[in-house]
Parts: sequence; structure tokens; C-alpha cells
Amino acid sequence: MIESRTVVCSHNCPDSCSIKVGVEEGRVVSILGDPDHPVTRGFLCGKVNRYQERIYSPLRVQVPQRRIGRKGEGRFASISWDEALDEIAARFKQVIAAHGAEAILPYSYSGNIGIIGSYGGHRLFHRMGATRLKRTICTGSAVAGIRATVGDHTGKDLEELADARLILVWGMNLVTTHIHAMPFIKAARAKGARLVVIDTYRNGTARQADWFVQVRPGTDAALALGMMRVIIDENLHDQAFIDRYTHGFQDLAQACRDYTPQHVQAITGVPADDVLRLARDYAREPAAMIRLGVGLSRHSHGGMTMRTITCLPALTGSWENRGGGLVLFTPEHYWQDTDFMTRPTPDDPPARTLNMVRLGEALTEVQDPRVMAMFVYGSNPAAVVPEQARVHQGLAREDLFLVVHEQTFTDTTDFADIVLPATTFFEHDDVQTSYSHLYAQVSRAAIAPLGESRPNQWVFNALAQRMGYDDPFFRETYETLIPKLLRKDALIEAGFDWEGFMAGRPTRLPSFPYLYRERLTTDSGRFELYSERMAARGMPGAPAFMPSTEGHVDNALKARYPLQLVAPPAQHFLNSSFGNTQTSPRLTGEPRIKMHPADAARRGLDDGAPVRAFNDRGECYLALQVTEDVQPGVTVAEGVWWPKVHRNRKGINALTSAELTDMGGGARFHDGLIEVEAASG
Ligand SMILES: Nc1nc2c(c(=O)[nH]1)N[C@H]1C(S)=C(S)[C@@H](COP(=O)(O)OP(=O)(O)OC[C@H]3O[C@@H](n4cnc5c(=O)[nH]c(N)nc54)[C@H](O)[C@@H]3O)O[C@H]1N2
Ligand SMILES: Nc1nc2c(c(=O)[nH]1)N[C@H]1C(S)=C(S)[C@@H](COP(=O)(O)OP(=O)(O)OC[C@H]3O[C@@H](n4cnc5c(=O)[nH]c(N)nc54)[C@H](O)[C@@H]3O)O[C@H]1N2
Ligand code: SF4
Ligand SMILES: [Mo]
Repeated sequence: MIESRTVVCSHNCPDSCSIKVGVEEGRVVSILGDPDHPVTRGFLCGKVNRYQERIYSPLRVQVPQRRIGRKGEGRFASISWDEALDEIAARFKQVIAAHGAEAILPYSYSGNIGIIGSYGGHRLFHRMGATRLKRTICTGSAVAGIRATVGDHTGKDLEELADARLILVWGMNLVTTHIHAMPFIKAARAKGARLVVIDTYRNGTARQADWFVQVRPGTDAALALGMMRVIIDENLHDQAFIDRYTHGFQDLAQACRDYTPQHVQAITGVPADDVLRLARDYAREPAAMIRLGVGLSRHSHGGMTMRTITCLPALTGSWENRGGGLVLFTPEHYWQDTDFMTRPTPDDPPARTLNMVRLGEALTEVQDPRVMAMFVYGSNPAAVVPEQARVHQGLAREDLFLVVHEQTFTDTTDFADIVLPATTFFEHDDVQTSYSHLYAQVSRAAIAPLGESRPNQWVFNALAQRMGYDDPFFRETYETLIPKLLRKDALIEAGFDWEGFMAGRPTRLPSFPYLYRERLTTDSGRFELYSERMAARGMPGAPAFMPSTEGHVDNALKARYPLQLVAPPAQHFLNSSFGNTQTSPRLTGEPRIKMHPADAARRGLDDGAPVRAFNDRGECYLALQVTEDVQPGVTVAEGVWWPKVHRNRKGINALTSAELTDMGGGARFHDGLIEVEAASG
């Protein structure tokens, strides 16, 4: 008999789909999108439709492993959980005694975005006094940037897209990275809305657009300033809204003075007439929605770009209209009650913080103390972190004790001393919210853990016990934690169906689309077109275009490495996840790099040729794809393929920079410079 269960997809995807699972004799036999979830709407992405491939992958870690080969070889022998945990606790105690607890580095990110999955480990490492990890690789600069303008008001509800009349998708490849936005856009278009995509290359979303505006990477702030100049010059701004809800209009008007359409064309490559048209179309449409992507923020001045674009709807007052305003993320975090898991307590030892983007430096250069032990869970740093050569060099250190809790053998586990088997979201419980929609949902295990795999929380509790920590937190289980993770009383007061939520139904969180009418969390309580706080930090207080420090500008580096690399996600992978399935790599083909025909001809390279992309940070072997989808001077490599798939075992992040962005400590995945040549041999 087939039983029906419901789980929530916990991959790092904005959609947080509700999934109907058919289970027969303890095995998953069918996977379908939940037809009753207002955003999932009965369909899933291709990756998760075939999730059996990932649950039952031959590469699944099923039993704890101890290294028997050299670091990086990935040769292991099975051991018991008791042996594994005893050894980890003993080694951690040795490290603490010899070097201090800061010599231990926890490393986790987004393999599991369930609330417990992402935050459940913090308490253990805070209690130890381990180094704290600054988890900014993904949204750090995007959030810091838009906060400067709007405070915590990160946007309207996804569902309002259906009522927009003009949709600007800006730096986001929705058809790949947020497919459940598409039905809302389709509904809007059925009512006559127009879709404009502003991107650096003709991605899948741009192909579906009414108008594709192609910009040079890292120059969008100039485009936005040009639009604002036109809007102010032609009196298309909403003075009443500006007077009531914004701060610093005169500074903004001054800041965009120089950005004539011609000047914007020279910087961005967008024809002057298009700058004019875009500004007018945008300002004249009351229900104009900007769907901002994080792609824009992955540049040296990504924070400033986000901050600048976010001024647009405050200028036109489109926030006031249904279907207008801006969306980056939902305010779901407001409803989470997770401080007891995430915050250090006054009793915890003080500890330094290291940024996850700079892992290579953390493992190879940082001293006092040196990182001597590392515990990785929910992340695959050997694949996803920039300056990969240094990351691998650090992970390969014989004196580094590396534990990896993983579902699957990866490039990271290849370096591990101990690998612990982790459950998938089909095998453990959690609570999930979404960073694009407003439904919170409890996810209950549909099947028993595969082999001896265990959920994160089980492992943290078992380790805490062996470390001798007896705080009550380390006796919490999924069962006891789940009811505590949302602000129950406040939610019930706001009309949230708590009973239904606890029973597993996707339940809508209250939203605040008109927060600015009360007070924003900026210093002035208003939309900040000028920010004293930023000025005090030595940055421009008004919105500004700042040329990239590596890409875009003509500098000495550009003479050696004339091509800019943009490295966004691929359809059938989720960052580095799904490399262990049969279908995702097959459908993605091979690791490719897109190049304009003129750039290819100049280098004598043909479509399909094996090439070596390189810069001072490293090299990566790929197949060349010659296409006019990219502009001259820009290359695009979609997807984080596992490094071991590439010749030389170095993936695309061998080329990306670990320098941080201007705000929020983010990563610069889209603004490094490279050169490409024919691969020898
Ligand atoms: N299938 C799939 N879905 C995913 C993911 C995945 O790996 N695969 N990853 C998930 C995660 S963790 C995240 S954070 C999101 C990320 O998803 P998105 O928000 O879509 O962000 P990015 O993928 O970084 O970039 C998206 C687009 O930004 C463009 N871009 C880059 N630089 C610039 C620029 O300077 N100007 C403009 N206008 N455009 C620019 C790129 O060309 C790309 O088309 O997707 C999530 N969804
Ligand atoms: N070149 C390039 N690099 C990128 C990006 C890009 O667009 N281009 N995107 C960046 C972005 S936006 C992000 S968010 C990061 C994401 O980087 P990561 O957070 O490392 O995400 P994944 O690559 O999905 O790897 C997550 C790993 O966690 C494991 N896992 C899943 N669930 C669990 C669990 O419950 N417990 C444990 N212990 N393990 C689990 C999975 O098997 C998987 O191997 O990558 C960044 N790197
Ligand atoms: S990866 Fe995204 S689209 Fe696919 S099932 Fe998960 S939440 Fe839905
Ligand atoms: Mo991300």
C-alpha cells in the first residue's frame, strides 16, 4: 500500500516547495508538488522531481567513515557512531587544550535551510568558544545594500507580482533560480503586464521577456542613476510620497545630475534612448514592480548597487500601489524566534569571527590561533567557496582535523578525517519559512533515515554530551524545538492558524506591505535617499555608481585578463548539490563557458573547444560555448560543478575572488577577470 506524506524542500531555493511523497514499504516511490500549496501549485523543479536519485544515490554516505588514505584521496573505512563521536570529542578537547577553542572552526551554510537545519549547531560551537563564522557568502551584500535604503522592509509579497503591470526582473534568472515566481508573472502578463529583464547576458528569463536590457556587469547603479535623473527632469517623481516617506531627496537629485542618458550609455552599454524609455515606462506605470536578484550584489560594489536601485520605487511612490514596489526577500525572519539557538549567551567564552568567503585565508594564513579543527555540515566548501586553490590547500593540511557531516561523498569529504552520514529532508523533521513567499510549514520525515544517517541535531546533541556540556538546549529534540521556532503568541494575535501550522499545513505568515507608513528601521524611519550612517563610514551617503575594482575598469590587470567572468547558477544543480545524481549532470551536459563570437575568433577558438580559463588565482578547464547571448568582453559559466569533474580537479571557483564586497561581507562571484586559451593535450 502506498502511504502519502508531506515534506518541505530544504534546499537553498526561494520556493520552499511543499512536496507530496508516496511511500511504499519504507521507500519513496513518488514525488509530486503539493497542489494545495498556493506557491508550489502542484509542480516541482526537474531536480527534485527525481529526488529518489539523490536519496538512494550510490554516493550517499550511509555509515560513519574514518580516513585511511591521504588527504584529498577520499579513501575511508567504516566505523561505528560511537567510535566516530568519541574520536571527534577527544580531538576537539586536545585542540582546545593545546591551542584554545578558537582553533576550532564550524563551517556550515545552506545545504539545509530548515530552521533547525541551519541554526541548530550554533549553540554547541558558541558553548565551546569556537571561532564564529560570518555567513555572508550569499545574501550579505544584497541585504546590507538594500537595508541602507529601506531598513528591514525587504519587499512586497511575491503574490503581488500577479497584479503588476510592469515587471523589472533585475539581476535574477527566475526561470532557473525561482521557478515558482513564473505563474505569478504569467498571470500578470495575461492581464497585459510587460516583462523587462535587465541582465548581463541573455539568460533563460531574458528569452521570455518583452524587452531584454543588456548591461555591462557591475554598472547597474549608473543605469538606475540615469533613470532617476530622467524621472526628476521630466517631473515623473511623486513629490507627495517623497515629502512624506523619504529622507534626502535633494542629495539624490544632486547625485544623479551627471548621469545623462549618453553618459549612462558610455558606462553601461545600454543605448541612451533605451535609458530614456526605461525610465519613462517605469515611472509612468503605477503598478511597476522591481524583482531584484542577488546577482547584482556579487560585485565589488554590489552593496552600493542594491542600495541605489532600491531608491527607484521611493522616488515614484510605486510602493503605494498593489503590484508596485520592490521584492528582494520576504520579512519571514521577523516571525522566527531563534535567538535562543543562534546568539551566544553571556556564559559563552568570547570568540573571534572569520568570514566564510575567506576560508582559504582562514586555513592557510590566519594565526593566533591557527585553525586546527573544522566541523563542516550543510555546506560543500571545496566546491562553492572562491579562491578554490587556497581552500583546497588549506583543507589538505595534514595537521587540520576535518569532520564533515554529509549526505553524499563530495570534494569536501575527500579531505575529511571523519565523515558522518546525514539524513535528507525526507528523513528528518524541521520547520521552514521561505525567503520568497509567506508560507511557513512543518516538515515531517516521510521515511526512516537511510543506513545509519542521522539529522544535524542528533549529532550536535551527541557531541555536546561527549564534550561534557549539560545545558538543557542539548537535550532538545526536533519534537521539542519545533513549537518554539516561531513567535507563537504574536502570530496568534495576528490571526495566524497555529493549530493548522502544527498539523503540517502551509500557513500564511502576516506581512507588512506598507511598513513605511508607520516607521522603517532606518535611522530616519524613512526611505533613505541619503544615509548619514553610510557617509559616516566613509561611503557616499547618496546613491552612487562606483566602478568595479577588478572587472569593468581599464587597468593593468585587464590588459592581462581582458574577460570578465559571471558565474551564476545552473538549472539542474542547486549550487553544488545534485552532482551526485545521474540526471542533473547529464542534462547540464559538461562544464561550459559562454563567450561572444568576436572574443572567440580573436583567440582562434571554436564552439565546443576544450579551453583553459585562468587568472592569478588559478585555472579551470571547461568546454567553450560560442554564443551571442553574452556581450563581448564578458564570459558566463553557469553552475557550480563538482571540482572533481574538471580536469585538474579545480572548479569554476578556482577563478573567483575571495575579496569581500563593499558592504555586508559578500562574495564577488560575478566580477573577476580571466583569460581563456585553448586547452593543451
Ligand atoms: N536551479 C537553481 N536554482 C537556484 C540556485 C541554483 O544553484 N540552481 N541557487 C539558489 C541560491 S542559493 C541563490 S542565492 C539564488 C540566486 O539566484 P539569483 O538571484 O538569480 O542570482 P544569481 O544567480 O547570482 O544571478 C542571477 C543573474 O544576475 C546576473 N548578473 C550578474 N551580474 C550582474 C550585473 O552586474 N548586472 C545585472 N543586471 N545582472 C547581473 C547574471 O547574469 C544572472 O543572470 O538562486 C537559488 N536558486
Ligand atoms: N561560482 C559560484 N559559486 C557559488 C555560487 C554561484 O552562483 N557561483 N553561489 C553561492 C551561493 S549563493 C551559495 S548560497 C553557496 C551555497 O553553498 P553551500 O551552502 O555549500 O550549498 P550546496 O552547494 O548546496 O552544498 C550543501 C551541502 O550540504 C549537504 N547537506 C544538505 N542537507 C544537509 C543536512 O541536513 N545536514 C548536513 N550535514 N548536510 C546537508 C548537501 O549534501 C551538500 O553537499 O554557494 C556559493 N557559491
Ligand atoms: S529546489 Fe526549489 S523549486 Fe525545486 S523543489 Fe526545492 S524549493 Fe521547489
Ligand atoms: Mo545563495
